[in-house]
Amino acid sequence: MERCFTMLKPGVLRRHLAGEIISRMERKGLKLTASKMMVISRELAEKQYAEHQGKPFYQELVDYITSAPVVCFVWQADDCVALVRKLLGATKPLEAAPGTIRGDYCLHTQHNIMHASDSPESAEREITLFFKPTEIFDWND
Ligand code: FUP
Repeated sequence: MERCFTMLKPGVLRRHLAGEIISRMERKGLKLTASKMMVISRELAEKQYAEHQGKPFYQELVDYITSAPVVCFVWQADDCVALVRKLLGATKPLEAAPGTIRGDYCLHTQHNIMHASDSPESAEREITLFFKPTEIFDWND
């Protein structure tokens, strides 16, 4: 089964929305295999968003996701990455359909509430960056 990494960005805890978003993922049927609250170091944020280095929004993005605790997850399902990206909605809130997480809960691209891996390969890279193997539980669903 495929895995996907997701991260609730700092605004989610500030707005007390964590449970609501986790519920959407669970109700869809995705299996939660790891979760962790943490404050991300700049070094880790720079690794996570390495592909965006040099872009105009990069500095603000790194500042934002290192500004307060985030909550990270590993989900598992068939076609997990595509399913999670569907639930999440488009990067820009103006383009995110109502009913999606970004469509329902955010106004600005730079504060677009949740990160999710964009391919199975980036999922595996991000899971390795954020979790030790002993922190992931492949329990029997
Ligand atoms: P996504 O995979 O949907 O999170 O989108 P990207 O990887 O393209 O962007 C990563 C993050 O950079 C976004 F979540 C928010 C930020 N970003 C901006 O602030 N402005 C942009 O124009 C594009 C992305």
